[in-house]
Amino acid sequence: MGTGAFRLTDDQAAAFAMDGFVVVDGLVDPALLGPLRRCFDRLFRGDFATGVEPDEVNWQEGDGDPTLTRQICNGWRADRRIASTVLRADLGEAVARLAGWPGTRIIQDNLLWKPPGARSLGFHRDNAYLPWYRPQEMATCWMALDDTSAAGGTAEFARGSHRWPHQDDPTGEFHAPQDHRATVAEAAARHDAVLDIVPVEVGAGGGSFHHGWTWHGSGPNDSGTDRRVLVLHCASSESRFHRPGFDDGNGPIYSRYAHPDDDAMDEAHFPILWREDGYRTPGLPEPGSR
Ligand SMILES: O=C(O)CCC(=O)C(=O)O
Repeated sequence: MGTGAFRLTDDQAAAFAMDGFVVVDGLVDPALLGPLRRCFDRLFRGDFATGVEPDEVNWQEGDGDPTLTRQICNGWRADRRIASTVLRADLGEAVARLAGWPGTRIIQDNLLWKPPGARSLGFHRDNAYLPWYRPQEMATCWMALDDTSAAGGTAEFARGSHRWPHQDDPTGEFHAPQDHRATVAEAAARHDAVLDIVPVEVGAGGGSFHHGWTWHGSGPNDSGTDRRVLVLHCASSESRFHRPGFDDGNGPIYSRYAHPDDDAMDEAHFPILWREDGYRTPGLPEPGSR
């Protein structure tokens, strides 16, 4: 993309419906790739510009295991430049259209940095972690900040797996399992499904969208280059907290934002990026602002 907005095509929407994911170009303005990579440097050394700590800080310079994929969730609370990318209205509109929602709110961003030699992320389904809100649905925009390759441990999707049954999914380790595909292989065998794994190989600034029930994960980085991605995980603008699920999945982390007396998901914490009636949470940063 230049500085223009991302516009989903009908063919991309059809591929997403069929496969449970779609690989695209032009998600991030090339002029912002360098500045966004510098945000990763700052956040992974604990420099949180707004003074607000991200919700999950799973790796920090100095004490993080060098063989693990570095991960921070909800870096947007800590850094305005990250916020101005993951809170984009055009991405919210694309995700809403793919998911069939009237609008989109952010649930979580994810900064993932897999340096050369870092280990895998196990295959999983995002929706399985979300018993704490309803509808229990997520759809995701995955934005590469570096060129990606199969050898470099890019994300992999199991084609069509969003249509496999949801019950009795095997669970496994997320960080660095020995065989990152073991869970999806077991699920495919259980459902008598063909396992067709597709790596997301794109230039920096490209990426993908995926459905919340699509099995995905990634292998080790056996290349000589870094693999950084900025991930936007969304829910429907109409979603509400679901208290019976607060203790499961990642409910213990995100249910802290619930009001004591109602199930509304406060827009201060889960802002609405785009809604079909033109509404967007007031005051969100616009692309390229800092
Ligand atoms: O980038 C990866 O390796 C996996 C990312 C992921 O799990 C996601 O975007 O939902």
